[in-house]
Amino acid sequence: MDITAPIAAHDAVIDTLPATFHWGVATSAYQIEGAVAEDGRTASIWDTYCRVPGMVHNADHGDVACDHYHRMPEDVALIAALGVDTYRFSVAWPRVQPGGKGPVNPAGLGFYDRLVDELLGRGVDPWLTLYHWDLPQELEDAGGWPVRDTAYRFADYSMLVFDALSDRVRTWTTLNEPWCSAHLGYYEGRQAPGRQDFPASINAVHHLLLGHGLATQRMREAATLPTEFGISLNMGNATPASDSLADREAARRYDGLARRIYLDPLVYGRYPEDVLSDLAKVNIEIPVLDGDLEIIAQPLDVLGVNYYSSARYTGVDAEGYELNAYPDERVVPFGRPVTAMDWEIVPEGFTELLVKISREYPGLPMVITENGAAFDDVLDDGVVQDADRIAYFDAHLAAVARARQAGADVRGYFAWSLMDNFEWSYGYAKRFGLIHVDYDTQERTLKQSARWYRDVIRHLRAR
Ligand code: IFM
Repeated sequence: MDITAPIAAHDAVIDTLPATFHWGVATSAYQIEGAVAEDGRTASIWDTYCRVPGMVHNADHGDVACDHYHRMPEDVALIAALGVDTYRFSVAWPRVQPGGKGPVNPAGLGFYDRLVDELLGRGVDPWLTLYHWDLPQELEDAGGWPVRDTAYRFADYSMLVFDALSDRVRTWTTLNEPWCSAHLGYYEGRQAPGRQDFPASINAVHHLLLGHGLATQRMREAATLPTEFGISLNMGNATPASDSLADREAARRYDGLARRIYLDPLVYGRYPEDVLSDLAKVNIEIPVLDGDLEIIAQPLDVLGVNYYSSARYTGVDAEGYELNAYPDERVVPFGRPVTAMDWEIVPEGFTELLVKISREYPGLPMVITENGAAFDDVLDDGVVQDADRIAYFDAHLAAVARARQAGADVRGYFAWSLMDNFEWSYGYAKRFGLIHVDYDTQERTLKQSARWYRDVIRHLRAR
């Protein structure tokens, strides 16, 4: 087949994105690296969680994943071939600081040192995330994120990485999706460490944010070169399913616990009043000590926005009874097409979310640090015809362009993900990649969406 032919047209509004717009692809350590016991790496909560029967689809785990640890130069060549200017990756804490305490592990750190050099050598800027869910198991054994000490451990670890790589890495984000760590990890138990304790999850929220603040403060003080600091939050546009008070309250509660409980302290140094009052009603107090909120509200050079879907919420159950066990609420589907994750495809929710953030938190530069979709791809004769993923990217890039037109300061976009990888509790069953991975042979194959993305970037650069 002719791999140079254009794949599919793109929405004309995408052409309004400026020449300065950043284009990238993203991954995370545990999802791609493998090599979990090499060069001194110790276990993370995900290594443990994957071994708990029934927690991960097919009992999959990240022991080998995409074998990126051994194939890194080849993967960086693929990144460069896509024409992106930036690559977002995360550092595995238990690789760099085994056990989560003590000195740096030079062998583990060496991997990221080589990765950064390889990227720069190919003209791709590294964008580093310090924490994408792989807490060292020893720190979970000591209480995990619900415990205050973990925030200080995170800041110490961050400095080990910063000292080694800040001469070459210009953008540092602390946490990826703290809602997943706190809510899915400690309340719903659908992610590592798999606890189901709502008060503990609220403690985790605060200590994740405190860790962000402590680390950002120390890194910024230590920086000798122009460096940007930020955090990535996953958010959707939560709306009420109807105009009833119960539904409006359900949407408010969801938005409070999933979005504003992070953004308000980060930007304004305070937790939202309505969230505090919801929590007080169930006798939960956020464990704030004097000075914490000032530490959390470090200036943000960039807010990373991870967007996949939006939902509308109702405050009544299927029988019509009010849901009053906080924080319960129920999603009412829009009836839209869904991805392989069963997530509804709602690109206009993306525009609305970005515009809403820009109004509620003015002056906050945003970069889309994740957006993408899993579909049931078929590799046929060396080709993955993923028209559904192309349509998803097209609609969501157009949504970003529309948000910019409406005043949202969005400066870049990372497609999730560079390649198929370990999709957490879904194991390897869900494929988000621009690049197909054959997990038996580790062969990489560019999907049609990768070519489409490359062509869009090329087209916009050529203007
Ligand atoms: O794969 C994940 C990623 O690790 C965090 N954000 C959402 C993605 C898709 O579920």
